[in-house]
Amino acid sequence: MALTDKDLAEYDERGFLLLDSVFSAGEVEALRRTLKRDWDVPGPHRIMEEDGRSVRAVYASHTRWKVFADLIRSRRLLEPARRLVGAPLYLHQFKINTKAAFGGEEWSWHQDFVVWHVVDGMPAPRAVNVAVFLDDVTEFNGPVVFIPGSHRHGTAVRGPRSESPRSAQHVDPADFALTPAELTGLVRAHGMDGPKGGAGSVVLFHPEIVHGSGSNISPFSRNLLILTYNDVANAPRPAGAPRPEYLIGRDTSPLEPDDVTLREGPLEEI
Ligand code: 6CS
Ligand code: FE
Repeated sequence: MALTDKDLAEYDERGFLLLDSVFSAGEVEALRRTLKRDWDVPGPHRIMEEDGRSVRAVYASHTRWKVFADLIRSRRLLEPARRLVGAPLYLHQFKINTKAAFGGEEWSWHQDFVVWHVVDGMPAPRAVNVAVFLDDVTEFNGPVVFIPGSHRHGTAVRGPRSESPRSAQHVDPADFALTPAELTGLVRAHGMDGPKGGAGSVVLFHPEIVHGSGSNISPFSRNLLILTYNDVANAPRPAGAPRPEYLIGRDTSPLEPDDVTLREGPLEEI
């Protein structure tokens, strides 16, 4: 599972890296079954789509279910992440973007780091996103689309664009979206790429890469679990009150990799 020099060069150059078949079908099933319990748990950590009926995202599932708590320490994720950031890591954010069949909505083009820098006071982009495919990702079910190499242009730092944010819970990317002119320039220079793969595959991506995704018109869901690991020395220093802990992790002690197999079987609540 160790990353090769070629993998490191690809991540540096393109800002993302696809790893196939990191988790077995049984492990993915355990994650999926637990998600189906988790999205029934009401609370501010659960973000609804604009129709108010289907779930758009859930945060901090690792604080509610053991299989997700195990996942964040999995050596198969932590070691590559640690290699890319080059420092001990803690979990900055846990989210699952649940894009339902027949209508899961788009995520606007954005850079994650802008939000964490401007809103939370994260000093530098010394973090990495680790996206675990809980479903097969195809060109049809709203894959994440990246602008390869766009992380090398730095951060288009700006404040929120809207007086009335789309969400009162998390920061929706729509409120920090890049302008059409910025996007046109970047895509002309670099193109677009949407990594596809079977459930259990993983995409590592840079906190400054420009990315977004379209709506899901297919009959298949696209549930995508995204962990953000941050350098323990790069914890946010908020100017005012920090955002809630379900959004921004406060336990900055370094995570130790664990060789756990994610277990199917009875769901265990924490
Ligand atoms: O509120 C947040 O932290 C979320 N918002 C964006 C735009 N990206 C990162 C994160 O998921
Ligand atoms: Fe994002």
